[in-house]
Amino acid sequence: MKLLASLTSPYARKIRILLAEKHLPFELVVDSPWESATRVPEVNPLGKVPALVLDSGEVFFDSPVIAGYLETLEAQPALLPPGGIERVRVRQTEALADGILDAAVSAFLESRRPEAQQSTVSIARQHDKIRRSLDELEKRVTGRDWLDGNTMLLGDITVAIALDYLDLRLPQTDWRTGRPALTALHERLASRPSFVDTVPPAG
Ligand SMILES: N[C@@H](CCC(=O)N[C@@H](CS)C(=O)NCC(=O)O)C(=O)O
Repeated sequence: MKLLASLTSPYARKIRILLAEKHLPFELVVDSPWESATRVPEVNPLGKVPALVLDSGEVFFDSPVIAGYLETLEAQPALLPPGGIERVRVRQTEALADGILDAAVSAFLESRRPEAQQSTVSIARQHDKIRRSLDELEKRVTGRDWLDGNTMLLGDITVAIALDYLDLRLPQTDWRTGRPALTALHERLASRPSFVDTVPPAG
């Protein structure tokens, strides 16, 4: 299978980390959807990465969908519970982390527009979403090693990716201050080879 990904996309990084943790072989096709020569719209009409192209030619896109597909391959370790409310809870944690990413990407892109065109209201709204979500995650992980269950799961991975993305794009968020449990979770995950090998390039 081939993964179309840009090296800076946190959503694509989620899939690269899942593939690495599960030791699943794949070809990484680096493609930035923002560049005119991009081939991403040929496989994903939304023009977004990540997109996973199977050997059969079937394509899956949107990182939660790709993550769900990877679980069907039954490669170890399982990063989602097999079903029931436990699986819903992990997907909820993933959605919360993806929501932080959506807000961070939006605030970052807004801040890159010419100053006169920037909406400070919109940027503040995104920062409010990020702060509330981080506070909720801190509450959920306090006194525990992992957010859901007793082992590292998809929710933990996605949260750590979102925290790394805040360090990269919105360092002024200063998310560690007052959030020791989230800081500890991040430290535990950021040192894993799958994270170290996928650190986004600066710039
Ligand atoms: N919900 C999607 C978000 C993917 C996404 O927004 N990717 C960005 C890169 S970080 C992208 O490809 N943007 C190009 C565009 O919006 O045209 C997912 O989880 O895969």
